[in-house]
Amino acid sequence: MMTEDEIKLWVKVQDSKGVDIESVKTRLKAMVIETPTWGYGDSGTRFKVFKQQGAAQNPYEKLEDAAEVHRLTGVCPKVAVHIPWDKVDDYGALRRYALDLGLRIGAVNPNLFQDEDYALGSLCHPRPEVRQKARSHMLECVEIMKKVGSSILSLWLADGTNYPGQDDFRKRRHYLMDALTEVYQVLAPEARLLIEYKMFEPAFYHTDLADWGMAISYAEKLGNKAQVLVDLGHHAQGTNVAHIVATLLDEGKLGGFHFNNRKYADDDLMVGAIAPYELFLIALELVSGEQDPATSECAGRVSYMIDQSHNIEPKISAMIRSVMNIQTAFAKALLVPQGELRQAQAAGDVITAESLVKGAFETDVRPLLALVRKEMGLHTDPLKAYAEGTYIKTILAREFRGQG
Ligand code: RM4
Ligand code: MN
Ligand code: MN
Repeated sequence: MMTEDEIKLWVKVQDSKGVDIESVKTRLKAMVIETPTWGYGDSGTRFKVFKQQGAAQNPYEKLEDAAEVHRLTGVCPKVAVHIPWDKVDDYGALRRYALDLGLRIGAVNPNLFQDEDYALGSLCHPRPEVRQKARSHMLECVEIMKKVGSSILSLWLADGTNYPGQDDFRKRRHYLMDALTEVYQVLAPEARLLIEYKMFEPAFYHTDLADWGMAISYAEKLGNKAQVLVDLGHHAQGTNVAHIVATLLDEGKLGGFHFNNRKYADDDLMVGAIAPYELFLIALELVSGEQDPATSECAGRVSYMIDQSHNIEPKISAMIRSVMNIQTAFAKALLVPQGELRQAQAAGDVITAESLVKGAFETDVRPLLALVRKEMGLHTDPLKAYAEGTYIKTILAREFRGQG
């Protein structure tokens, strides 16, 4: 817990360095981070799902958990849904349930990987009837968007092949382009299609949408409503994701993020848990993109979404922790003295440039975030507030479905 004195001292030190604390606080308060329904339910690896007492069992309970995360953090008013995981008979009722909880439905995620027919792919399947089925599911999701009041269709395509020669790369590209064109045409004018890439898994030889270059080439051909979604767990080891973010921003094609963290593959661990410096450098690209008139429009529309499946973590605490880690990364990025950095860059002063960036990363921003939360009428430590609150008891009273 931060004391009043610690907060005051922090503000004084930053003031003396010329940091505009008011605008930093304003930016942090305006942050919107969307959490995913699937992060509140039970999930596991291909080896085992360890079911947790209290984990949400249906879309309504998932929204209730998301509302608790928003109540404690103040920055998570939106929730992404996954269809059919969140399939309900009445989507209008789901929307109203969310609104009553102070939430809005965010991205609608079609599921093109769990149907029996999709063993060889969905939109890129060699057989026309399976491609048609997948297209129909995408169109169904566009209808659901209208009913739940969503403006984002978020496409992650699991399609790919496992063996050389299994299928024709170029033919599959054309199938995908045709399908996306059909879906794009029925999207509302203010809606966006976010195209998420991933280099591997579940297919192991090739993935039809393997990287940002492939994603942007479809997005370019489709038009303004199509943009690229960057999931932090979907790259090769060592990839410079901040550079990809800068490039997509520069092209006006950065649509959103799936924040999470990984050590090895698509681990879906808590944001910032493994590589906080990488997260900070990504935040720095976003912050400087917002401040540059050439990229500010695109940067201002980027959707910040969390995409995590919590296997061993208590779900709600893990979500709160992730949100806090995103706020930490952004708070630090906002402290980078952009003017001084530009000067050092222009002078070719490598040491100063690196130390300005690293210096901001090394700054303890806990007093700043405590102040921001205080001014938002929140507890200064959301995790502590959750642990000491009554909601945890409410969920523990949920019926336990036992080990499956
Ligand atoms: C994928 C990808 C998608 C998510 C699914 C569950 O790896 O990250 O965004 O919807 O997992
Ligand atoms: Mn994702
Ligand atoms: Mn993923």
